Amino acid sequence: MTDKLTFPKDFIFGVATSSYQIEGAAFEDGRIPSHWDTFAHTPGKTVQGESGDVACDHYHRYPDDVAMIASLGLDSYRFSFAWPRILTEDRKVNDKGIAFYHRLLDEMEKHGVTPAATIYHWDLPQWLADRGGWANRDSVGYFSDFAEVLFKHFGDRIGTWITHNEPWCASFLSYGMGHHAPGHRDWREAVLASHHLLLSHGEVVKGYRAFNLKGEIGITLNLNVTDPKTDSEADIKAAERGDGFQNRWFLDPIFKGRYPSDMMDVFRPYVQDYGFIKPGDLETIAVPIDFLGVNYYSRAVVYDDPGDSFMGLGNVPVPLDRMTDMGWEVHPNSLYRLLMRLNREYTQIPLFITENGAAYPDVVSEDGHVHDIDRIEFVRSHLEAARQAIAEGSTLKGYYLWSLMDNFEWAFGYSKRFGIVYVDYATQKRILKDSALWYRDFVQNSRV
Ligand code: PNW
Repeated sequence: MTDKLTFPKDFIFGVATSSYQIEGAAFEDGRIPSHWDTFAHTPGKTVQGESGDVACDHYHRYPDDVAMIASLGLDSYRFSFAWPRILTEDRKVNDKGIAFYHRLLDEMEKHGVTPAATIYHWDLPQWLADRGGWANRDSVGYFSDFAEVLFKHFGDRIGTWITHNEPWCASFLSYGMGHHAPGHRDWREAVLASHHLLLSHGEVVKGYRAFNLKGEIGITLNLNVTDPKTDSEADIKAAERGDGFQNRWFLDPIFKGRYPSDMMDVFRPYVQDYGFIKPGDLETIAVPIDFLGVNYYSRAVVYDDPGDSFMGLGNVPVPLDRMTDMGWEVHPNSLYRLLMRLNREYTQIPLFITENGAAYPDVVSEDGHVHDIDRIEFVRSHLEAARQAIAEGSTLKGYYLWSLMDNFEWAFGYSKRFGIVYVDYATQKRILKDSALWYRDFVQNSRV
């Protein structure tokens, strides 16, 4: 059962979640609405109209959930702070929200689980969404204020800070494609949002430095590898556009202090002009960070499609035998390629895989267990790819599996299960899937 795969002694193994996806208690202890509450409660936006109102009830069950992480022998837990619990609508600190995260951190401390905190994992306060959300430059200042409150209250308890989770999703998927809150389809808004997310990241990194704390701060991007369908020049160009859209639009400003000019051309018809990029913005975005978080799920294979009016891209269908329940291709070698590319083209700072995992249609079998062999193979093969990258000099320092437990999978509601722990939503009972036991054994035996 246990693999011979080895990792460095100080390599960090963990699991990840996010506030809106697991906490529930959406109306408790002074939590104000977020744009995800609004979106999920708008008919037609999520599968079966499901929302995070209750989710995994983690807000009440956190002691058991943290104990579960500890029982798996994991080093670290990546969670996120719910902005709508921390600050009231008139920007006062909500003591009950602060107290909840102190209790959560107490449990981690008790069990020796090291926290890694995401400041923003998409639950934007609704009052701010009403003012244009991330498309409004004022969001930058509001986000900095929120982060400062966190640094003040939790700065001495948390050594790893992630400013944003996946600005690609928080901007393009949310304001351009409309699949996530606020569900807009406006590419001008989407590009503005991406810039303000990046700018707010830089401001918060600067803010963190001013606190003189001992921890580290970085950002998490969802990155992929985009391959051309053929080696025709048209397809290769198409793959470059796909790469620009998914990866370079975010990596280049952070590590090179400029937006990629080919992508600026692609977006120009939508944004009209780039006057919203003010002098000094790119310097702020490119402020040095301590690590880069990488969320890797899949690769894309694209071809040139002049019929696609947005970016002239067509997607090659994923082979069924390599498809997860999300329709994403299982392609571990692309994780290896991505990690190597990041070090080669962008940075030598430490990398963390802050999310990697897969949805499969799990069922509880008659013996009461969940035999999720596909997920075990997914995780095993991606860890193998990560190990190979390390053997070839990658600065990868840790791996967080998405996710600790099944949870609210955004527009897909509870229909997609990413957990290594099964959640029976009717009873909130947790069942360790076979993958959880496999991960436990793997982590125990894999470090030299
Ligand atoms: C990430 N896409 O989301 C998030 O960080 C998690 O909250 C989420 O549960 C996980 O991946 C699994 O989906 C994504 O459409 C959502 O390309 C959608 C996309 C990518 C990432």
